Amino acid sequence: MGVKNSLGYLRDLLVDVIWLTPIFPSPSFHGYEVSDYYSINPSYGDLESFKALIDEIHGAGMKVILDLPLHHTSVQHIWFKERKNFYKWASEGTNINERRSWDGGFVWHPSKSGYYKGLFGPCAPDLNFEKEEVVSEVLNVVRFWKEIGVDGFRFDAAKHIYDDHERNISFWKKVTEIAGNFNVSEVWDSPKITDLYAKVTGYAFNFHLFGSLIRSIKEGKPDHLFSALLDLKSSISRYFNFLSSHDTSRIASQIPDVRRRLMAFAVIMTLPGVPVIYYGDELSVTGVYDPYFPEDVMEPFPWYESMCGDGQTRWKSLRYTLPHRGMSYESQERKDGFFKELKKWTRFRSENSWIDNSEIENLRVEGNAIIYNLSSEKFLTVKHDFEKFQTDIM
Ligand code: ACG
Repeated sequence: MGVKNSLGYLRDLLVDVIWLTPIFPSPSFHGYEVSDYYSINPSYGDLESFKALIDEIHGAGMKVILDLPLHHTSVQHIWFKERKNFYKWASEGTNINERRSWDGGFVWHPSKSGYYKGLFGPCAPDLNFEKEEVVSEVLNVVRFWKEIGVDGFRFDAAKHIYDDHERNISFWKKVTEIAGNFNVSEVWDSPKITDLYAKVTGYAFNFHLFGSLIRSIKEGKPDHLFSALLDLKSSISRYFNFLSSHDTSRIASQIPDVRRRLMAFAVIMTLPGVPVIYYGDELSVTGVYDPYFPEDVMEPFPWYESMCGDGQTRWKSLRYTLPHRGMSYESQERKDGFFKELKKWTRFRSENSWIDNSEIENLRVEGNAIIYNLSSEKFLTVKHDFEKFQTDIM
């Protein structure tokens, strides 16, 4: 079912911002290699239908964030075919055996014209931001979508534009002069680094909280979450707090126990910043991240038990979202359980939207529980108990 037909469902869940993963034409199923920044992947619609969708989203009181992978393009982008100098080419002295720091993947790739750099693989050549022309082209892209009416952007691979953070920050400053301040940067790094980007782009994804919270819940000990909250205390209102994404295992696979998982959601619903639900996590959809099969964590949203019917996306054999396993919307809307309990938390957050910009005060551990106050125009005390796996609001 397209986004348009899902708006009622999203409203009912009290979602107020929609993050669309890349919607541009792309040869890859996930869309992170863009072949044209100025149009819409024809399987989703066209520019006219997108403009109409934005109006509808705004009319329903929601905002839309567009995922924008600017660091690289697809090899099928016309720039890679016709403007070779927009990319990074090996010269004498380049170490073409250079490896990616986090998983050892090759970074330089051979072609008829020589070796080119592609941090995310041979299908995704890196743009060369040393060229002023490249910078001005990507600024045009940002301007174009802002004028179309999107509220903000997710800046993919934000720390990789240049090789140093300082230059990246200056670049994102230029971008946000056009994009405004409701953007989220994707910087998978320590909080010290992530925070630099959050200050400029508006928000950043909270990788530090994500890792620490899951560890604490799995181990049944508050320590990791407590120390992450201490690290983040002064800046946490600038974060998108999430529990899974298209780059990680789904939270229902990481934390199968319903009580524990509900508390993980209760934590992000009771922290300043923006709580994020990765589509399908509200229905307990499972999926284990495998870099060679990332589709496993991006399976179609299960509207129906049969996984077929009006509006149901069908795309390949499914590994996780199997028919008749009780994880579809059709089945979950009818019964008590995780989905209904999670909706109580989205209602709580929606009725207390002041928490977005609140301060964490008096953060402490008592026994096996984390306790803190949230304060801004209102005040409340939150207790997360890591023995009973229960969150209380006082
Ligand atoms: C984004 C998207 C992702 C997309 C691309 C490329 C980028 O979300 O879906 O790939 O468009 C790195 C990059 C991120 C990138 C991920 C996948 N994500 O920085 O921008 O890879 C370490 C590194 C990180 C690294 C991470 C990956 O530092 O840079 O992310 O590992 O696991 C602590 C440390 C922290 C460390 C973590 C994890 O937190 O502080 O430094 O992070 O532990 O160890 C898509 C597809 C790809 C395709 C590409 C073209 O998914 O398959 O190739 O597009």
